[in-house]
Amino acid sequence: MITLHHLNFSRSSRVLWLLEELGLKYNLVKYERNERFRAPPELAKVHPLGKAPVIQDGDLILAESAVILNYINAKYGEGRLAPAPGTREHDLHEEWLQYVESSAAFPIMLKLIGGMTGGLTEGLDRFTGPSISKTLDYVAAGVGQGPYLLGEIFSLADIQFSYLLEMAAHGGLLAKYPALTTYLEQLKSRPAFVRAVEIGGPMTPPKA
Ligand SMILES: N[C@@H](CCC(=O)N[C@@H](CS)C(=O)NCC(=O)O)C(=O)O
Repeated sequence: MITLHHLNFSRSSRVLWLLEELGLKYNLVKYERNERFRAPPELAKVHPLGKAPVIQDGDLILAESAVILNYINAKYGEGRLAPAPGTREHDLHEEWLQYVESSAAFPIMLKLIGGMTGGLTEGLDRFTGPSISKTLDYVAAGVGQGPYLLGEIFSLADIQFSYLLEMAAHGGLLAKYPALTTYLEQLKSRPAFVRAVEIGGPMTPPKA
């Protein structure tokens, strides 16, 4: 059975949501962020990076949320939350799935972490501003009429985007993006998402 190492207010909410979405049985080990919003040292005993999410399945230990989502969906979800491998749709879905952490997260998280740690320098602010606009414009165009990234088909890419968009909303970055706000609300209204929040808490901390 899968064990999910879950940190409060973190990307491991994605994995918890997927486990609930697929109706799987799992063990949950919870960790609490410290006063500097960092993971506690116990998490580094599970994986050297000491970050969440991490899963254990038998003797396999995996970090990186996109990899974990793909692994669980393929091994325990009959692949039903992604287009079939070998198809064009599969590659386009994979592009969205990987884009979230590989590119989209960087300027958004830089801006938000900057805000949490005393503010960005003027130079960094000039860098992140256009990058965030380009990122959010791109995702909004991708979602189009929605309700999901793949139209009517809910997929792993939606789960992967949820944390980043929730963080963006928390930082006030979605104000000019009503379509992304609607998309995020659609995601958060799924019963499995609601269950995941009941079990593991919200993705973002209460506003200061
Ligand atoms: N790219 C990784 C990022 C993992 C990551 O940065 N996790 C954060 C939580 S959202 C973490 O554990 N931070 C605690 C710390 O660095 O102390 C993924 O998608 O899984």
